[in-house]
Amino acid sequence: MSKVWRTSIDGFSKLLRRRRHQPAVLYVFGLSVWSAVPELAVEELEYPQGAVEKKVINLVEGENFTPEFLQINPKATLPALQADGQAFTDTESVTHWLVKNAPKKVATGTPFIARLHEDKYDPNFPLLLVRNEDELKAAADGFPKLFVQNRQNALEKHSKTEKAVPYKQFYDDKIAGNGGILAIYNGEASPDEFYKQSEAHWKTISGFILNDLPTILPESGFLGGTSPGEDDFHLGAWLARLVHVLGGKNDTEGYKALEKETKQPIPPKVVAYWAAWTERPSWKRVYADGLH
Ligand SMILES: N[C@@H](CCC(=O)N[C@@H](CS)C(=O)NCC(=O)O)C(=O)O
Ligand SMILES: *[C@@H]1O[C@H](CO)[C@@H](O)[C@H](O)[C@H]1NC(C)=O
Repeated sequence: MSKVWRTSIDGFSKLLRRRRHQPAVLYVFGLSVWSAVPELAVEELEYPQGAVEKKVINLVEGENFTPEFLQINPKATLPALQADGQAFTDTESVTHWLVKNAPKKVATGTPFIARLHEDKYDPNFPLLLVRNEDELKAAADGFPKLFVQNRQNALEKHSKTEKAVPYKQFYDDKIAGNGGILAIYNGEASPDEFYKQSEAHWKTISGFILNDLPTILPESGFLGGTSPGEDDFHLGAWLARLVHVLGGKNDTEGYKALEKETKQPIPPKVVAYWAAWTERPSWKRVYADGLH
């Protein structure tokens, strides 16, 4: 074979190799509940070092509201994933891609995932909700107000830039929605409706833990069998957030914090499920700095 041919064939196969090994880019943030879902998946699924590159988008600083990030995910949420020349912009599709393309095969997801992602079980709302004057004061003096204020500042700032023009509707809606909570924290809007929504939210979540999870969970192990499957990545992260909000820790006893809201003992299947997760190396790595 001529030298010229050899060189161009070598060059071409190198190019193919590079394409194949191009890392998937996973956008996450350390305090984000839904980011923990693909993070648990990456740990469990035995991806080789460097196959999934993580990029941090600081939600507390409102970095998700830059026009640059909106170009990647027009919903401005985490997690997001760029892989195979495509963008995946919600937890379910991001995690599904990771499960489908992983070296280790695990049980694929069921309709349980969509159910857990229904608004009525939103694990983010408990960070911000308030049910009475005391909780309102605590939120207004603490992290919730700081978070909501930072978001508002970021939205106002980025929405005024030239690159923001195509996202005007997004910014207008977010500024109104986030601004509504800020106004309650600042005492500029009546909290009554918010109190009611907040009350209902914890009731729904408590009911799900006490009544629904025991009908869904196995006696031991995971929804996916002896090791976690796709459903479990979602449920593990969801539970971790609720335990965290109620002051529980990343250890076997953490689940007890849920009783502050359920006002009843946590069902044995939920206790066993929590224990199954907390002993896994993946869990210890994702929650090394505490639950979130
Ligand atoms: N249903 C969406 C929810 C994602 C979501 O709310 N992510 C949070 C972090 S856990 C977020 O990015 N929030 C930023 C925002 O809403 O501004 C999904 O599953 O992808
Ligand atoms: C739990 O989080 C603490 C930090 O809050 C850390 O020191 C500890 O190693 C973590 N434990 C586990 C099991 O991840």
